[in-house]
Amino acid sequence: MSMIRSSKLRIITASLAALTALHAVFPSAPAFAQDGMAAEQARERQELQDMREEVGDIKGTINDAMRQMTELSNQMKNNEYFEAHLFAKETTVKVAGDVSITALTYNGKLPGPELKFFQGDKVRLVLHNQMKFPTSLHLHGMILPGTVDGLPRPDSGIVKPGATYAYQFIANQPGTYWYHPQVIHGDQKAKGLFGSLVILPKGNRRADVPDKDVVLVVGDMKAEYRSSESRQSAPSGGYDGGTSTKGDAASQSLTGSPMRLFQAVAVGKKDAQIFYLINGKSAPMAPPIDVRRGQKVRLRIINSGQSAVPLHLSGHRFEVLARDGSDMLEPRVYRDTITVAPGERVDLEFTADNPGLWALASEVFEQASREGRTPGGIACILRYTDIVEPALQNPN
Ligand SMILES: [Cu+2]
Repeated sequence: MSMIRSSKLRIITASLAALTALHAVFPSAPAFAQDGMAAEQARERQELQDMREEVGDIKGTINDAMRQMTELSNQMKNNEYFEAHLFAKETTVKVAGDVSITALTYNGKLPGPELKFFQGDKVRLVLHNQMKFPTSLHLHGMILPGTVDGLPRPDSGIVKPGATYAYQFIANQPGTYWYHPQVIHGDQKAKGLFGSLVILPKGNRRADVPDKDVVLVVGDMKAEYRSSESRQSAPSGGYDGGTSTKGDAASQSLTGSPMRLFQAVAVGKKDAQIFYLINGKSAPMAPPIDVRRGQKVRLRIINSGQSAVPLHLSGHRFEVLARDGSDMLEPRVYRDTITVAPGERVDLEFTADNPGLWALASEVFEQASREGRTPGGIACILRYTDIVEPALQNPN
């Protein structure tokens, strides 16, 4: 963690210095040759534009770094251990503009916090059970001693209500994993207790590290209707063409409709509904994946749900780097659609080389919609932040 922190800090410091320098060079408006040659003006305009894009890139880098630091803020190095705390508790989470689900969560988030460690890190995961029933933890995909990750027994691995339990291990296999209760508490996983766990390879050379590394947890959640409460109407939404930076603002797809409260269930009665979610949200509430031209983008996709999800990325071909945390043994393949089975993880990588607005969505209509409406379900936007879309600014 300290590695990430210090290197990112260095990037931020360097970027801020670069920003300041650029400001010094370009006070604001171009004060160029008043009656100079048109060609020269054009070239200077182009140079200015290039510098503006560069500033945009730097700002993006800072945003990425800040986000990563926030993610890591609940992970601290304690003696030689990297420690993370998971609080299992019931929480009501908003999954769509007019739908909230009372689910089981880690740290009040759906999915739980993104845990990231480096290969070789000694990790201490401290689980606090703030629920009214016992729970446990499984580190899905990691090969660990039975005493750490084996089936829990009453004297080890079952965490009673109000109790705390520490799981200690060495993160020695790089890859994409996830955590959730053991199979005997599978109903809790279905109700929202899950999160991602990424082990980054040690000694990464810069060339191997993607510019953007995104974890996407897709899946479904069964829920039963409880009640609804009226609330202030909001502007109708749908995809807004990327003008909004907050997923929340774009989420109000139903003008003035009441907020409906649901309760997550493992096994639904007849009237139970299934909500398909990407990082705990139904489109268009799912935040966009922001990229910049030329970036190498890695997507780590985890299926936390009960059905296979065929995901399609439009406008790009991605390389399949790994399945279930392991590098592919066969020659690497390029695809545009990949089916992720329940419990499976797939690591993809592509180059952001086709500016525009693109969809990453399930091919199954039921999964990529909500109650028959689109946008909804497992769908999000891939958005180039350094490109101004003329079509979006000028509808004609
Ligand atoms: Cu699992």
